[in-house]
Amino acid sequence: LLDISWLTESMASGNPVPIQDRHRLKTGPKPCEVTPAIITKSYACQRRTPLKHHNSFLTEPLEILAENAEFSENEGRSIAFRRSASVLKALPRAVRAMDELKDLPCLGEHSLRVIKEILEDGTSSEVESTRQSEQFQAMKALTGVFGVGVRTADRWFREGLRSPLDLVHTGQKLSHTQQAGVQHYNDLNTPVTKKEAMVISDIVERAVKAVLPGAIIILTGGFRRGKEVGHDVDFLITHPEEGAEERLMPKIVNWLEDQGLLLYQKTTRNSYLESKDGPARPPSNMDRFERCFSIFRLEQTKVDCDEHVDASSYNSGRTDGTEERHSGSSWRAVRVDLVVSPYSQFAFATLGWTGSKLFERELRRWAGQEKGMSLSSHALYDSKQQRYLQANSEEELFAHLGLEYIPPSERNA
Ligand code: DCT
Ligand code: MG
Repeated sequence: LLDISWLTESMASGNPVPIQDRHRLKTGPKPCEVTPAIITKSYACQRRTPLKHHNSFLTEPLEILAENAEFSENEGRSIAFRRSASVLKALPRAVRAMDELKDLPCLGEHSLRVIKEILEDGTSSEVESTRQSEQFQAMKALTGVFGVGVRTADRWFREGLRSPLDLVHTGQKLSHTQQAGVQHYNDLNTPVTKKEAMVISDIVERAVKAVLPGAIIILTGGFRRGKEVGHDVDFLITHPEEGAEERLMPKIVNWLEDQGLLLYQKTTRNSYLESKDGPARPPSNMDRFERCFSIFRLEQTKVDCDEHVDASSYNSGRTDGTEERHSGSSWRAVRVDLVVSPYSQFAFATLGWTGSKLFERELRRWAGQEKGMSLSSHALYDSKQQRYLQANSEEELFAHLGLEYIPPSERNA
């Protein structure tokens, strides 16, 4: 019998349930207690969170603290700040006084202190000192290298390294991915515009249709949620005939390579049938779809020049010495993620890959804590009924979860 226990591991889209949340799955108490007078629901997946909101003056500082907590691998703290920020994003107007917050969920003591300071003084001293700290800036610069995670960046920081240029100068041993990350550092830290994403969509569409006619390709991630810019372009690919999608990625990659469109690619095979021949592989933080992490070479002539975004305010870690792309360059590097899903899992994969990251996390938390279900980018398991629930659309999935349908443009939690 096929062991599909991994389907219930709650690991949609590379973000497993953290240990402390797993504990809560068993013990039950809700981290965000709700008063009856609540005007905002406790879980982000119960709320409509538009892209443009009224409280960036509060959410950006809170997200600096969240990011800083991630740099010190303090996940609980990071999530607490992200949940606070997310509640404020859903409010219909700008917060002006502390008493407007009294019935809102998820606002912990620390977040409230920061908000109070900003409302009173215009800035938070903790946020400003974090922003200016050498450690924060170095961690941002080093984790800004494609292929570098928090652990590696932290080790390098403790060894005295501060920027991608330091990696080159000190001759650090870099993986193939990290080498590409350093080489294209400036481009990959320059936001991808919607216009650029559309040009990439056309290319991906041509590649996929050329190797598998009838395939379905959708743009996922931030661009599906209506973002104007992103750090990458995410695609999900399937075919209505189950099985036709098998081993599709190498064919797509070959087609792209033949056209000279790829600067880097790393394909991982799907592993959802792997357990047939033995124990399931150890839990990893990835979902199990066939996936390609890539860097596209995007010709500028295909994109209107006036669409370019000034990146100077976007990345703090920008450094000379990595490959410099001069304004006259005919191309730029763009990160592109391709994911292939069987048709039967397409609704789950679409929901899991649309994000935002917090929205996904909250969906899984809702499923586990409120519904006794386990959601991943592959499946939804109902523990009470002891069976997997089928779904052909995101709408059906929200219905299974007992949630009002939230369109992608309002999943910007
Ligand atoms: N995802 C997730 N958990 C993760 C990583 C990703 O749930 N740890 C899902 C949600 C979004 C989607 O995959 C694509 O991921 P990103 O490209 O990292 O996010 P994005 O929302 O597209 O943001 P950006 O605009 O910066 O690319
Ligand atoms: Mg993305």
